Amino acid sequence: MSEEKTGMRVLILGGDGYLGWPTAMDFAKAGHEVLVADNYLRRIIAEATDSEPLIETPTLTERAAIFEAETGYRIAVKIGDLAQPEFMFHIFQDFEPEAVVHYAEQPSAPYSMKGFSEARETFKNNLDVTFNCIWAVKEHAPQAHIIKLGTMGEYGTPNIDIEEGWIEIEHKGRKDTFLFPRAAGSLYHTTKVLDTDLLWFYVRAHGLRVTDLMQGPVYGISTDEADLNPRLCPNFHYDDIFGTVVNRFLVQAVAGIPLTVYGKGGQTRGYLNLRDTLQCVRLAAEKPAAEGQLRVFNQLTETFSVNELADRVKTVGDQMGLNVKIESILNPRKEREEHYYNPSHSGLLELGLQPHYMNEAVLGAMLERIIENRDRIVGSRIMPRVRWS
Ligand code: USQ
Repeated sequence: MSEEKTGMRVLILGGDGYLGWPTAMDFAKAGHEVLVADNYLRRIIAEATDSEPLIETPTLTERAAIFEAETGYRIAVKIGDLAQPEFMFHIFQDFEPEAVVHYAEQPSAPYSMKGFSEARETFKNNLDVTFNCIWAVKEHAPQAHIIKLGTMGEYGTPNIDIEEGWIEIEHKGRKDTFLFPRAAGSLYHTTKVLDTDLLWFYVRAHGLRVTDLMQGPVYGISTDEADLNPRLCPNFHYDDIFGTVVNRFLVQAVAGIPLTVYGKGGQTRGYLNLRDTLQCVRLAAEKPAAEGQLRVFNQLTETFSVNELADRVKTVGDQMGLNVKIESILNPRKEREEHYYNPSHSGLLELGLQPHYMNEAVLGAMLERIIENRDRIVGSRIMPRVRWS
C-alpha cells in the first residue's frame, strides 16, 4: 500500500467543469491547498451550441468567493488556456503542485463528431493540454502525481471481460503484460486513448507517477459542499451535447418528454454517482502511484443498460406523479446496441471507495431538484442534434 498524503498542494486543470468544480471544493474542505485553472472552453461551446446547463453557474472567481464565505476555505483561481505551454508552465513554477488532477479536456462525444472544426478543436485541445501537463511535471515538478481522467469508453465494448487497465497475453508460448486493447466509439474517446499512450510513454521514459481513472458516465447534482449554497452547484447539463444519459432522462421525465432511448437500448456502461467521482479522485491523490508507475483504475460502481436506466427513472418518476413515457428513437451514434459487458472494478474499492448506488432515494432527490428548476428547461436542447455520419 502506498503512503497516505495529506495537506498537499493540488492543482486542478479544468476546474470549471461538471467534475472539476465539485472536486476543487472537496479537496479544499479536506484540508488541501487548491488551485483551479480553466479557460471556460465548455461554457463557450455550450453557448455556441445552445446547450447551457439547467441551473446558471457563476464564474469560477465568483464561486470561489461564495465557497470561502460559506466555509472559510480558499480556492485559488487562474483563468487561461492550458493548451498554451507558457500558461501551464507558469502555474507549475508558481504553485509547485504535489498532485495534478487533469480534467481539462473537451468532454463531449457528440461535439467531437459534429464536423471538422469541432473534431480538430477537440483533438488539439485535449492532446495539447495533456502534452503540456506532462512537460510541466517533467520540467518543473518531477515528483508531482498526475491524476488523469480517462474514460471507460476507451475500451469500447469488447466481447471479453474488460480488465483494469492491463492484460496479460500469452502468444506462441510466451507471456507479457500490455495495456488492455482500446477501441473507442467517438473522436473524443479516441483523444483519451491517445492521452493514455502519451502518459505511458513518459512514465516509461522519465519515471513520471500517473494514475489513469477510466471513468464511466457520471450522474448527480448533490455533493456535501455543493449543497451548502445553490450557486455552488455543478454545471448540470441535460442537452444532447454535454448531458450524460441519467441526468438527461431525469430532466426529460420532468419536462414530460418521452425518455430518449437510442436504438435498442441494450448499450451497457458502468455508471457512478458524482459523489463517488470525488471519493475516487481524492483516494487516488492521497494514496499516489509510485515513481515510474502508470496505475489504472476502472472508475464505476455498477453497470446498467440504457433500457434499465429508463425503467428506473420511470418507476421513480411515476411514484412522484410524473407519468413518464419511454420511446426508442433512431440512434444518432455508431455503437453496439446489444453486447457483452463485464468490466473489472475492484481497485478503487480496495483503496477505500464506499459507493453511493443509484437507488430510488437518489433519483427521487434529483427529480425534486429538477422540478424546482423546471421553468428553465429548454425543450429544443433535448433531441440529438449530431449524428455519427
Ligand atoms: N444514450 C441514450 N439516450 C440519450 C443519451 C445517451 O440512449 O439520450 C446512450 C448512448 O447512446 C450511450 C449511453 O447512453 O450508449 C451513454 O451515453 P452518455 O451520453 O451518457 O455518455 P458518453 O457519450 O459515452 O460520454 C459520457 C461523458 C464523457 C465520459 C463518458 C464515459 O460525456 O465525458 O468520458 O460518459 S463512458 O461512456 O464510459 O465512455
